[in-house]
Amino acid sequence: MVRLLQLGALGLALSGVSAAVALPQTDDGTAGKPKPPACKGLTKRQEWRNMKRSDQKAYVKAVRCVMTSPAKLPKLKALGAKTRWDELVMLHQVEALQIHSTGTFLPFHRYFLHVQQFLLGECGYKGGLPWWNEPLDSGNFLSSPLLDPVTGFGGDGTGAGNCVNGPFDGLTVSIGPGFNNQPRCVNRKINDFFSPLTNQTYVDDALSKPDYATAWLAIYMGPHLWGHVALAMMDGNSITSPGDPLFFTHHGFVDKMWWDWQAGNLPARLSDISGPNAMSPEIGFIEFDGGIADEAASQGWGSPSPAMLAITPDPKNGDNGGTETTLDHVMSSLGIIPDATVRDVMDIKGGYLCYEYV
Ligand SMILES: *[C@@H]1O[C@H](CO)[C@@H](O)[C@H](O)[C@H]1NC(C)=O
Ligand SMILES: [Cu+2]
Repeated sequence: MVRLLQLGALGLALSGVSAAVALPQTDDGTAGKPKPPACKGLTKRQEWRNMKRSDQKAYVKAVRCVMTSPAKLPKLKALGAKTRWDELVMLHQVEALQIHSTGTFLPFHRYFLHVQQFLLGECGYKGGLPWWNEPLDSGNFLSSPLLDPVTGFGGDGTGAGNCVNGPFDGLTVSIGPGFNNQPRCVNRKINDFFSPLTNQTYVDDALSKPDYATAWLAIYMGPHLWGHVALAMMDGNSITSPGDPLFFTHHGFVDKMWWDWQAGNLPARLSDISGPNAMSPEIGFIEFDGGIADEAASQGWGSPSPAMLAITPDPKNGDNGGTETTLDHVMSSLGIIPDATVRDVMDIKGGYLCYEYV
């Protein structure tokens, strides 16, 4: 908690990021903007094992299609994106230092799943995204149906590169690890020593929090973090873990936790947002000690290149110059889909988004 309080006091943006780009505050989320259309025909996000086998297959087929479709955006291609999937991973990479350890963590990752849904749509997928009910498998990820090589996402990685078997075997991701871009297989290393920390006790603890300020932290530092640690997706690297499609089922679980928390008191929680809008370099990722420079070295991230910094959005865009995340905070997908505000994604049935967890 002490470190978090420091965040507010220092109010620092990542110096390199904010120095490189001073974007105008183009969009406050409401002014002059038509209200989003009413939501009709909610997309159902089902837990993976409750999906019909034909729907699971359609999902995997679409993910494989995105992973093998050529990149489209010149500025992302110039930075090393080879496929449409690489563009998605690069989005998470370029913005990594402003979407973690900040109040935008949950809204951004909700938006990020929406970006994934859009890309799957380009490949003809019309169904809802799957999510993973991790408490069902806590302590036993290794035997989860989601890790089945035939009916899941492939199992524990093997060999020197921890490459997975199953439907994503043989595919290449060119973004990461960290801020380096080296082509590698979809990889992960399951660790059932840590997976118990995604269990229902920790989910319930997060859902019991009285406000966003405490809820996002309990989710971020709780089941979200330990799920990542237990899966060690893409070299266990926080910056580019979305290279592994399993990332999106984990983050479906994370997003559902936020929604379940919101649903506990919608009138208040559809507009409850807070938290710093940028990491302080002196603090870095709150789950590690040492500040960004130390973490870059000890976690093997490297640093964003000048070219990456040049396309990195201002982490304070929309926050009226302040250091707190607001509803008008602008989230960018670097051109994959239009920017959105935090306000746009607060309600999963609000019109900009139109889905439910079943
Ligand atoms: C979750 O794991 C903790 C140990 O880390 C344990 O004390 C608790 O009983 C577990 N809860 C459930 C519901 O299994
Ligand atoms: Cu992330």
